Amino acid sequence: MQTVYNAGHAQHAATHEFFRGRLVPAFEVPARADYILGAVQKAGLGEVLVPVDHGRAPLERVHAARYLRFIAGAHTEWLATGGEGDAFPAVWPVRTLRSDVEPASFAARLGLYSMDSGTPLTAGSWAAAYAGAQASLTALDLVLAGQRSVYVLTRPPGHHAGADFFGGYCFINNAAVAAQAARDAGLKRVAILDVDYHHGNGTQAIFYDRADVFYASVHGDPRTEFPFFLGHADETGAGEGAGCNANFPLPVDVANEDWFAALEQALARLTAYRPELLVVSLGVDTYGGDPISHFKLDEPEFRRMGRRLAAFGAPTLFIQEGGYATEAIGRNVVAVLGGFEG
Ligand code: SP5
Ligand code: ZN
Repeated sequence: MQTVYNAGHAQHAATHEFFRGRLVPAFEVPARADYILGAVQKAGLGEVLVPVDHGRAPLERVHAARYLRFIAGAHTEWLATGGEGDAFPAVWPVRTLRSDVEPASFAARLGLYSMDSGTPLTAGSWAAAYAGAQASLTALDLVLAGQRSVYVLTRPPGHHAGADFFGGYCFINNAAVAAQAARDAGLKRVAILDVDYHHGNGTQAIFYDRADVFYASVHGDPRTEFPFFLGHADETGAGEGAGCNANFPLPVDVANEDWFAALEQALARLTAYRPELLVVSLGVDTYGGDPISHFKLDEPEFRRMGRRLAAFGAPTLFIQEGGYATEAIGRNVVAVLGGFEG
């Protein structure tokens, strides 16, 4: 399997994130991608390719242009308005407050375009996230040209980012950009399967009222797990998209067999949908040793996951999402991809 590697990932490098009123060491760090690249190379998974620049237009197909302009210049504005180091939002337009009028204040816009204070916006966040979207588009081209599967090795991750907000360590929704580009290339039905520990609230929201992209996710129950405010089983799509969204929230102490039973249910829905492309939001924070998550998958389960996804039988685009047990993440990702390869 070919890998498209976003070598620009390290431009997004936060030392700390905000948690419970304190700055704690960041979990989403450049070493994550370095470990994965090392494991991909050591395993001899296949060629490692560089992204081809497709420009900003494919990003604007899922993200608001004003949001992208904001993110592109946000850190410069943060510094110009007296900020130091990484930028963190502190005020949000919640219920009864207006989000339709863009404020002039930078602090207010930082809140308008974000969902949490746990996502450091660094000097290089835009450059790294932009390059990750380009890696995703490059990998999609390879799949459309006939590759059975391609892996996108990138960070920051994407599935929490909505059409006009960042959060959950995510800025550009790579899976959504790729799925939309596949539609724009002529594919009729695209499935996104999200196996990250966290519900991909951004991806779900982007496609919620559409029937041309089906979103299915297996994740920690949002009653106790991030992102808390989306990912329940009763979210099944709206309007033309009714029936094209499927969530499988699981308790934090779920047995591995029950995780696979939920995966089976998700795949049954996607089989009935008959997609021409499967985009996998591949988070490996379902690993038993993950420092911020609670599932108990390990290398044999990741290998089994890969085998099962191969049996699904669709052209498959794997896009890296979460996974924070830094030294194990390479092994776990390669187990999925190696399992897929058979
Ligand atoms: C892409 C992805 O996996 N995003 C996850 C974002 C989770 N953000 C909340 C992190 C909370 C960190 N909790 C630290 C607990 C340490 N015991
Ligand atoms: Zn996650």
